[in-house]
Amino acid sequence: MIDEKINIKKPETQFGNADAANHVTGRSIYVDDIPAIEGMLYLRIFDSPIAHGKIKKIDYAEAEQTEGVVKIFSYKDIPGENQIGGIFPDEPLLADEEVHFCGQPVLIIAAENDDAAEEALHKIKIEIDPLPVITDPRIAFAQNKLLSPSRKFKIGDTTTAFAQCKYIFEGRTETNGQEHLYLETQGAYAYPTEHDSVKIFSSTQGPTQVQRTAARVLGVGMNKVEVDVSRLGGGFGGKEDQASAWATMAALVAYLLKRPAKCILHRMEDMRMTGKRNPYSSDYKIGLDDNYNILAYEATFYQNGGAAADLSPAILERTLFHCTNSYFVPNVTATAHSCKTNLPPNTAFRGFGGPQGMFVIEAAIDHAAKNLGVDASVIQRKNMMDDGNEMPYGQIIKNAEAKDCWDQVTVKCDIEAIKKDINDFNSQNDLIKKGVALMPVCFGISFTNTMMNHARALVHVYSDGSVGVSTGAVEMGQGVNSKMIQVAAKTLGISTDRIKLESTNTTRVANTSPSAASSTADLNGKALLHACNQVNERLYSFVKTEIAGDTECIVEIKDEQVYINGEATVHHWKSIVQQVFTKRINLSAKGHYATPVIHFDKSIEKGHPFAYHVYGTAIIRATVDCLRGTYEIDAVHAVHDAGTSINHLVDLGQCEGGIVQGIGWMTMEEVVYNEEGRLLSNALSTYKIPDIYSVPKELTVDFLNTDKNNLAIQKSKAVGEPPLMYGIGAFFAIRNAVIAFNPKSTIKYNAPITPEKVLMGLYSSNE
Ligand code: LUZ
Ligand code: MOS
Repeated sequence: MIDEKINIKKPETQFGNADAANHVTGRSIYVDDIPAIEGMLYLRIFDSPIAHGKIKKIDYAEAEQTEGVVKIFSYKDIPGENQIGGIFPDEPLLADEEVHFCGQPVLIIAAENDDAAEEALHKIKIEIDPLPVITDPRIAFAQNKLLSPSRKFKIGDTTTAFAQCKYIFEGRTETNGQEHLYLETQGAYAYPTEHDSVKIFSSTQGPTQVQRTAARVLGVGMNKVEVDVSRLGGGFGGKEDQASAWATMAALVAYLLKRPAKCILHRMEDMRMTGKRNPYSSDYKIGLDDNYNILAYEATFYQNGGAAADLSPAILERTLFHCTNSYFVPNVTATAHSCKTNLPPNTAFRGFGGPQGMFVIEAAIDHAAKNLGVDASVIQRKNMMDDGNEMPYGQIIKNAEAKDCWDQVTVKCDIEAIKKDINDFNSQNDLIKKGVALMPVCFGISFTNTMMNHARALVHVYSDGSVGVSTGAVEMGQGVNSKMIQVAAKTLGISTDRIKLESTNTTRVANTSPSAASSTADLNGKALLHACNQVNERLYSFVKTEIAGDTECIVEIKDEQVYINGEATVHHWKSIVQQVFTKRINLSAKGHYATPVIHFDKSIEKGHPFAYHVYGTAIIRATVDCLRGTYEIDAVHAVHDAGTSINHLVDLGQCEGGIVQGIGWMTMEEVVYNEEGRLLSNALSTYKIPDIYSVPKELTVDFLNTDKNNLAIQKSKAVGEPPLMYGIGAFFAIRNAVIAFNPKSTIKYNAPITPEKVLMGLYSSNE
């Protein structure tokens, strides 16, 4: 029995979060807390009031006369290129002749104070000849409006496979966008420095992206732009690419006027001007044999990209990589189109297209299950991937934990008892119904763009034994700083108290990839490991020659004490460092890491793009009030593959937060644009995110205790994004409760499953 095999990891007391104390005492510094230098200008952005059109006339002469206003900038004032596109050069910093979305920046107002800037904003007059507005990706596709070439992943042959299927089901799904709603809105602060340079403090996940973009717009070398990031009040993908515009605006004003400048978006501006998770409209066709083996799967994804490519082409790719989730399907054809619409450019959001892909196959399986009269979990478990399976993109699965996670959580929670309880409850209650769903997750770890999987770290051991660590990792609340301190402390054999983690700065660590793709701790941690090992080598070699007098002996520093051949000595970290320093030995090191093994050939859409995969399964239960259409998520229990977690609390926090954020996306967060492309859900009064009351009453995450070799940092697997996708189970749990009330319901696979949709679904019928 599996019972005996339960090897769920118990939490240990250990190093927690390096930032927690400063956060709760208000000492942590965010961009808007940086003490302003005298003469700082406040920036406000005039953005397009309509979603598509030709600018006929724009008049800001009067606005510029407003008392306190220093200057208003248009695209004509840009010394370099008016271009901020990351993957493709298709996005101006400031609109020139046309506007392509409502909220597109047109002018920058620089003023002595925010009130003056705000006053000027209202005096600007713009005339735009409207052009047709497209908000629907399928309409954009029909008109051949694409942001990037379409992609197709293929394994086996679906055409012949469907001919052998006993059961075939086809349908359509919709997943909506998601507003990042980081607590700290987008913003940056910049000031001019010597030699025609600028220094930017930015709330960005991608300091190098900000540096590159600002340099391009200013028309200077990247060496003239220094970007510094202490931490973000949340990113969630929204600041992977989209922090660059505001940082570049602040840099532009600082560079041209030679004065400090700050550009911080107000909440409603942030919601209006920035892109969100890409909504998708998708078609599926699933084929099964007699025994419920999935033989064939076809999917077509229409991604709503918005008005510019931004990261959408990469997100599209990750959708294809995750289109079969945790299942092995021998015949797959998946096609994806990145469609150009007149919405703000949609962008990275935790999961990066993966969740959108997974939702579709989960819907297809649910569709099949409902028609075949079996529980979806039967089909899910039956088709779960295993070692040796080939993914549609060519990677052969190794160290699969999919079945193990599933089996452990279903045994631990006794899924059969849960199902029976729910059936009993539902047969005894007419107006309240319960539902349960299982949600497995398999998420690939690495940037899908192989070239981005590298990082560097810089370690300085000071002559007093204290240590300064710089990496390319950006702390955005995910706890990466804590992990970096742990990696350095463990590798050097010293206390975490000795280590200071420096801000992320482009002059100390250059050419970084953004903190994204769940890969930040892995990539930067490994680079840091490498740097620390170089320092160790020098210290150890000093001990061998100068103290032990034996170059063959084994030296180790543990808990700050020096050991020779396993024996404790009177020497310790601090004394050795001081001696090494007097011998003029280098106490600094730079580490570099590039993920080995990975590769991908886009011309054939095959390769081995991921360092490894993260697995898990969650059981989600919901209760629906069938009079009102309201619901509650009763419980989420997950068994999650964390490898050998180096920080249980940080990883648990990521899991809990990710699950709740995923539930939000699936159930209540509804991004609404009207037909004119204007955002209606433009404030916290009209956009509902999960609050403490929407957190499931029971929420447990157990870590699967695995100790297999992988490419994770100290075997501690990436945890940032995968847990979000457990939230997809909430959709199906609620939907199952609706079906329990009304088996003829026509409720669609259309997320989010808001109370309105639930209410309509409860009383809908196809008869
Ligand atoms: N960003 C990116 C990401 O550029 N490539 C990725 O594969 C990715 N995956 C997740 C989140 N951000
Ligand atoms: Mo991300 S969606 O890893 O910035």
